[in-house]
Amino acid sequence: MGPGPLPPGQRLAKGWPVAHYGPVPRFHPDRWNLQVFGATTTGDTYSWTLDEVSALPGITVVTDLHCASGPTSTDHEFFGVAGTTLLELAPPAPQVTHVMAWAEYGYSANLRLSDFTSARTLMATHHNGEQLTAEHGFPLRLVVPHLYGYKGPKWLRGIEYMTADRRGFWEERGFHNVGDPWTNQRYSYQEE
Ligand SMILES: Nc1nc2c(c(=O)[nH]1)N[C@H]1C(S)=C(S)[C@@H](COP(=O)(O)O)O[C@H]1N2
Ligand SMILES: [Mo]
Repeated sequence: MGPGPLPPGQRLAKGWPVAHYGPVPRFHPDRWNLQVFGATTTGDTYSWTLDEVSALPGITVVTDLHCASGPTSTDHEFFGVAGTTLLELAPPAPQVTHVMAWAEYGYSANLRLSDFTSARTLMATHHNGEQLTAEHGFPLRLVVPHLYGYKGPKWLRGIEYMTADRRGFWEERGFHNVGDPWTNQRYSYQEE
């Protein structure tokens, strides 16, 4: 099977390139958790160990990954926990409009709540049937299939519920606040 159409300005990558800022973090199983914090209904912070995350119901999503610097890698099968599942377990206050997805070392990406709860958005533990590799985000990475790659933090550690939008790591450094590859929302100067 050949690839489907690519978003405007994208080129087909060879294989699955690795792209990120900074070093690959080491995984510390005793210290690792996934937290949901910020504007939850109760104000409480929720926390899961990796075993607890792995025990949650999972979904499988097949998608391409579009890096905003140009390469698109195709046909990734991700398995993990849907954004909607996390929302049911940790309900947001009614005023929540956006989330910040936080990774190790302070990498972050802001999303509209509707991007996070889109049916195909997931926190992946597996790729093509195998545990994620370290350089691709082990033990957990966010995958938002309908947005550019920078909207999907590898080494995901937290979801912050926000009652107003705030820019994440690349969004503060010249990349588009929304990041829809199909309408070429690549750079912040393209924002209205
Ligand atoms: N923690 C973290 N996650 C990150 C990044 C990063 O710099 N740090 N880069 C993003 C970008 S720009 C892209 S294109 C994808 C690349 O994912 P890949 O290396 O699995 O291809 O990871 C995203 N997730
Ligand atoms: Mo990227």
